[in-house]
Amino acid sequence: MLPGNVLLIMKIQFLWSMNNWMLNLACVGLFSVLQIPLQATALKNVVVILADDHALKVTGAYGNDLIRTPNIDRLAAEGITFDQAFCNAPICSASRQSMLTGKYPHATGVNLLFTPFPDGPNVTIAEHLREQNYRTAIIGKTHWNNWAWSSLYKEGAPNHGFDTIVERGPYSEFYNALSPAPLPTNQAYYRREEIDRTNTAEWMNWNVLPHPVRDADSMGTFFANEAIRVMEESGEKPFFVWLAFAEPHAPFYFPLEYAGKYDPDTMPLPEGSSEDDRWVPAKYRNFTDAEKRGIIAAYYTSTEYMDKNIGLVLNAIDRLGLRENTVVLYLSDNGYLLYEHKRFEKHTMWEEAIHQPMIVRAGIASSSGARTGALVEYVDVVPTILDLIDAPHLDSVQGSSFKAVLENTREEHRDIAFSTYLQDNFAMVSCSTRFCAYSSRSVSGRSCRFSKDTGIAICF
Ligand SMILES: [Ca+2]
Repeated sequence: MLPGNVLLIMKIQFLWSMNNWMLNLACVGLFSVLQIPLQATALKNVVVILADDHALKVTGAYGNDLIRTPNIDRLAAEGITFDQAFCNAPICSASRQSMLTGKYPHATGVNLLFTPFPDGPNVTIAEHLREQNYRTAIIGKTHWNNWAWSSLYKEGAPNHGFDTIVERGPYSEFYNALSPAPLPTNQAYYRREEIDRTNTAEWMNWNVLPHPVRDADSMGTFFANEAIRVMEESGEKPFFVWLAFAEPHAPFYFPLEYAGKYDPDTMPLPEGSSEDDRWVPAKYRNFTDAEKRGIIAAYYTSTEYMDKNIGLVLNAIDRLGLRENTVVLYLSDNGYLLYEHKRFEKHTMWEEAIHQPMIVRAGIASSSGARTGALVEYVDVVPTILDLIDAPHLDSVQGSSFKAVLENTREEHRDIAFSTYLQDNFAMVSCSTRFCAYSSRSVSGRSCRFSKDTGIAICF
């Protein structure tokens, strides 16, 4: 829990340092008319589908006509889409462990990419639900970084409340046991062991090459099938499945069948500004336009591949007759800059790195395809899940439930969203009924005063 005086200081800083760079976050008109839920069956199971570095804007449900994400779009059509959801850290580990606990990154103790996830002071939603007789599974990427404290875990690494943990190791065993047919020789492949990592464009797959694997044998498909297996095996026992795909994280993985899906020449390419030139990391300078567009095409392709795997899971939920009593959430641990501000990364407080996709399908109740402009943070996810399935409150949680937004008994949720990175980078977002304003101290280090009434900013 953050000390009250720290929160007060943060709010004061927010009020006097608001920056108008991101006024295009306008909330005007985002509040849609939500349908009042008529949930007949009690919600019991939970499936959280978590992408890795999925930028909100590369989703059909968020208005992108070029990307093909029919399964995420289907979830949006059947649930409620949040237009103002923010992660609490623009980096994998910190955001993920914050989400699992419902605590801010400083409170979990995980602020950086390789910070291990401390077991003792943190209670995850999985630990909490296991006490409620849930079967709990985490499939895919955990980023707990237990290896960094390996000497402390001689008796075994903590499982953070998960009965089933399926990371890359089981996939490697699965893959090594295969006897796949030879791959076509008229196709070039992205072979990690042959990539020159000092060539950033090549490492990021600007050539838009498939990995040397078929879809059925690929990692994302394996993880989707493992999640389905847990659901099938759970029987009458309620389950909590945290399915964390590795896509569309660099270097933009996709299997053979996805080769040629997107033409780099048709990819949108942000221009950035001369102001950005001062802050662009060296490795992103001097890309050719062909390399930039190729990287974006590879990102789109990886996203479509992930979407296909999401469809496997949604179809299985229907096939198993679990749709009415299962909460499904779609989230990404952080966002991504696809050459906005002339870079390909997160690790910043630019809006694109922290403004997140969030879609919630609460059984059949929310089958409205509605949207909401309610401001929410990812620390709100855990308390909302617990609220929806009528589980006991978890005392250590710092977020708050937005169930009332899902039920259309409230249009707004919180006044400020807060995200941090390193020791001195933070961003806050505040939405009124007229617009959202974005405040940041990072990249340029500038401080701005901003008037919500006049829209005038004075930067120093
Ligand atoms: Ca990530």
